[in-house]
Parts: sequence; C-alpha cells; structure tokens
Amino acid sequence: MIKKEVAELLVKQINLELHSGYLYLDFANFYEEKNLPGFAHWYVKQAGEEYEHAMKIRHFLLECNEKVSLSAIADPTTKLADLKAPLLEGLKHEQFITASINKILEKAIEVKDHLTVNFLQWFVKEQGEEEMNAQLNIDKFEMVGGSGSAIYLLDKELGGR
Ligand code: OFO
Repeated sequence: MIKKEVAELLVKQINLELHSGYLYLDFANFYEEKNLPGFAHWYVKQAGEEYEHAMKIRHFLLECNEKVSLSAIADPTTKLADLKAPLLEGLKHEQFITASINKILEKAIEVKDHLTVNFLQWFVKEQGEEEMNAQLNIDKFEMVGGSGSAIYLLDKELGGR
C-alpha cells in the first residue's frame, strides 16, 4: 500500500504529464507552421513520451488500488516569439516537472512510502535525461545561429528522432 498523501500527488502528476504532452504538441504545431517538420516531429515524439509517463503513473496507482480521477488539462498555448522560444520554454518546463517529481519523492521519503520512493527512481533518471536533451537542443540552435541553411540541416537531424 502507498500513502494517501503521496497517491494524491501522483494523481496530480498524471495531469502535469498530460499537460506536458499538450504543451509539446503546441510547440510541434508552431514548427509545422514555420515549415520545420523535423522540429515538429521531435516535439510530437516528446508528446508521445509524456503520455507514456502519465500511463506509467496511472498503472502504478491502479496496481496499488488507488483511485485515479482525471481533471481538466490546462491550456498549453504560450506566446512563442521566435524559433528558439519553444526550446527555451521546453527546458523551463522540464525543470518545473523535475521539481514536481522531487516534491513527490521528498514527501514519499518523509512518510516512509518506500514503494513510491522506488517507483519514482525511474522518473528521477528520466527527468535528468529530458533536461539534458532540452539543453542540447538549445546548444545546437545557438551553434547554428540564425543561418537558414544550418537550421534546415538541424531540422533534418531532429526529424530523425
Ligand atoms: Fe514527463 O518528462 Fe517531460 O515533462
């Protein structure tokens, strides 16, 4: 059995994961409009991963006999000023999600919910990777600068994800 207060936080985390996917789909739509299908593809893939994260938590809660109730997903639309904006927003968002996972982990440790502590290890590692990937996208974008032909090549690379 897991602790009630931890289960409540995990239910909220399902919503945040689905919102992450929604946000990344919005980024993908933005890049589609800019005729950058590779950038768009990268974020569609990321949106799919976020859905998987939500399902992973849902499955864990159900296995633990906890009720999973879904709530409205927040509007993902943000003002994206230029081609770099989604990359920066993406990193900021992953840092926010990492903080949220850490908060649940800290609560689980505090109430001695070892099952959840163990379950969350996968998410701790995953968040580390996602922050690293988000930063890598920013670094690559900065490396190519505003050059059209380099952005075209970067788009090809991201499309291979
Ligand atoms: Fe679910 O890892 Fe990104 O947000």
